[in-house]
Amino acid sequence: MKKILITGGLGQVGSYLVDALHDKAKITVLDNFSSTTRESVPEGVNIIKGDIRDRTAAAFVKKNNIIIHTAAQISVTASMEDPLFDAQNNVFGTLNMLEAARKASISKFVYISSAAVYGNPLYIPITEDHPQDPLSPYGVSKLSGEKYCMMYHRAFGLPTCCIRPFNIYSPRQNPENPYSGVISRFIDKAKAKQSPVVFGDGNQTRDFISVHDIVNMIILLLENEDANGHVFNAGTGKSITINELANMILNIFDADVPINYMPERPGDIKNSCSDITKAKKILGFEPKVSLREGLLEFKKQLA
Ligand code: UD2
Repeated sequence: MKKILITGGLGQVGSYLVDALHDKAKITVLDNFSSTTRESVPEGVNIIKGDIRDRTAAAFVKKNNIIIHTAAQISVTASMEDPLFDAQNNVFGTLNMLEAARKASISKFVYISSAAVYGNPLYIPITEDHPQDPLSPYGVSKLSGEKYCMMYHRAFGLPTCCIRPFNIYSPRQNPENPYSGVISRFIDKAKAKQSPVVFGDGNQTRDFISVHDIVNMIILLLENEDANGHVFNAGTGKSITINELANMILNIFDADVPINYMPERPGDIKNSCSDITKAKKILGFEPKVSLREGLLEFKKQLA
């Protein structure tokens, strides 16, 4: 049985990975417990409270065959407030994990980057070779992590691959967190029959991808050697306006309330949509969860 270390295994992506992989591999989670909505983990999963920046974390890396590195400082806003903290986690923390992996015998290192590396899109849909000019320290630190991963592949032969998720959603995103995504915020309001707040005119677009499709893509990466040394967009290839999203959520949650329009959020990009041709071609990736199905999952969890 393969041994997989999932850093950030209590977080949004990590916790769903644990659920999907725990009966196929021996899973160890390395997490600092800084942000989790998880109450329990499946039996047999080994949980280590630790920090990816800590050099002693290397000891856990070498006991595994596969590393899925999801632990990170995940907030764009927080990165603007404290760029050093962001870089310590996302740059040094990633480098610390890579360096430990280089010294161990690792058959795959998967890194979770972000569509934030692109900055303001020059064209839509965005391909992986679109210029990367991040607008935030978070975008820079994620890009830097990617560059280290690719360099470790070229220079040391470490089998690394990276994904750039667009807007991930899942019921495990905490709506009370000021940095959480628009879907959990809208659902939180709709459940309380309150108006969702739309920043700007609501005509901005986003490519929302279910965490289950992100997990599927990562599993495809684990099985595919041709993916090594590559970066893949992780989106659905489709986008929707924030107005359409708000109306869809109000409708699903039977909330007959008007939308509350507020001024545009500074630094917001207008449109975003992924081109996933590369992931389709190399990984055979196909997103399976429609936005409506994904939103209904939130409703099911409340029932
Ligand atoms: C996403 C990622 C971020 C980074 C960025 C790169 C999430 C949660 N964030 O930021 O980490 O990768 O993409 O471009 O996935 N909005 C409202 N009302 C609300 C909250 C948001 O109208 O209550 C709007 C917001 O102004 C924006 C859109 O919804 O136009 C999406 O906002 P978001 O915070 O979910 O994600 P985004 O795309 O800014």
